[in-house]
Amino acid sequence: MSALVDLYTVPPDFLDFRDTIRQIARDRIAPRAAEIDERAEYPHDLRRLLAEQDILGLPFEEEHGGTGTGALMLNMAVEEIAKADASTALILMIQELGTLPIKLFGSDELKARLLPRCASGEFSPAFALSEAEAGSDPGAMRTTAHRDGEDWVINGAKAWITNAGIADFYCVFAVSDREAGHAHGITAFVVEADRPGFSPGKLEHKLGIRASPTGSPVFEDVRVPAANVIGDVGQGFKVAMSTLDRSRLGVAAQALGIAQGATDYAAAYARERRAFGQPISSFQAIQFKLADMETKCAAGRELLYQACCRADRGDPELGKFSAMAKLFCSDTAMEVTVEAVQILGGYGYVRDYPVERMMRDAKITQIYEGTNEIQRLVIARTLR
Ligand code: COS
Repeated sequence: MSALVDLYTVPPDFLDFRDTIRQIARDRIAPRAAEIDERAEYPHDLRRLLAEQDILGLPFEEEHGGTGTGALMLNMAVEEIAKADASTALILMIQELGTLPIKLFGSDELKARLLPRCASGEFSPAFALSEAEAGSDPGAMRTTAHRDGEDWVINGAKAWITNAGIADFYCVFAVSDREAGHAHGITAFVVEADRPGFSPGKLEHKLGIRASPTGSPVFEDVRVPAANVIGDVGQGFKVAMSTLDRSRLGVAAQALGIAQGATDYAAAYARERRAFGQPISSFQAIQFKLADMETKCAAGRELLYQACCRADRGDPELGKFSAMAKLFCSDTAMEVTVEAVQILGGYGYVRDYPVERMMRDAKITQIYEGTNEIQRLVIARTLR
């Protein structure tokens, strides 16, 4: 069992870039958050802004047109954007999630074909693993892929897919050999959105992250060339699991941003709002809530930074630490946003103030990229 004793330092240029992103999030993203939530509208303008500011290049190596700055800088950026708006943070998170299979396992040709266009922001990717009856247990998927000459033909439907209808291509997981079982019978493919037989399917009406489209893409005899296979045939389950080991850091960072954003807002509100002749921040009932909220955010950040540094070092314990960071930060996001609503009282419950949106956005972080029950299972497995 390892202890949390590894020290890390955050390079000064990371802190400078974080401050720049913080400013952009405050000035340009926060003012749009309520409107895009209300209208469930994908913010193309904010996506362009992230691309122009090189923020969409954060998940990528320099050789692919990215910043080459690694997991820690990426997730510092996700936190800053999520403080202002969790849906917009998801744009950056999916730029990572939807390309990780290619980054980790793709051929040089696939990397050269797709990664630079994602780093520049020209292309949006998507990660298509889950199905209506295969979420926590992706090995139970029904989507199939069979070989036909030089091509593969994909049939099936996916569910809960972020960027559905927006993505230029999808990393799709399909059963290519049922006899081999899920560990060795699933293959990952790149499916471009303009392939005949592909349709983005219906979109969900959601509680939170409403400005990010979530859908159920359908594949009817979709033909892709063998060059679109990611990694080896039959290696798809491992591709998916290795991807999630890294991408869960993004969920942790998003959750942390939501939690810190709610804490900062509630603290500022408590200094202004008066009751019984004094600011409510002078009451211990409020002070203790805010102290707990700030402490949980700080603890979550330490765990997240530790996990990010493990990703950047190629540490074999990354999966355990990303699961712990995701678990802790998302539970924190839910607890803290509920308390922020409580501090604002009636104002916390209405849409004129951002904390009810933050509470709705927090919930999904306990569910997606593996429910927190799955995270506990992943962590517990390492303790045997
Ligand atoms: N990295 C690389 N390989 C992994 C891995 C990981 N983190 N976890 C498992 N594998 C490999 C195993 O080594 C095994 O390969 P071999 O047979 O060659 O040894 C194979 O994958 C199957 O492993 P296992 O039998 O442990 O898989 P399970 O079906 O029991 O997996 C969990 C169980 C819960 C870990 C998995 O189903 C999971 O993570 N579920 C959650 C999925 C999820 O996050 N869904 C959300 C969708 S994305 S929004």
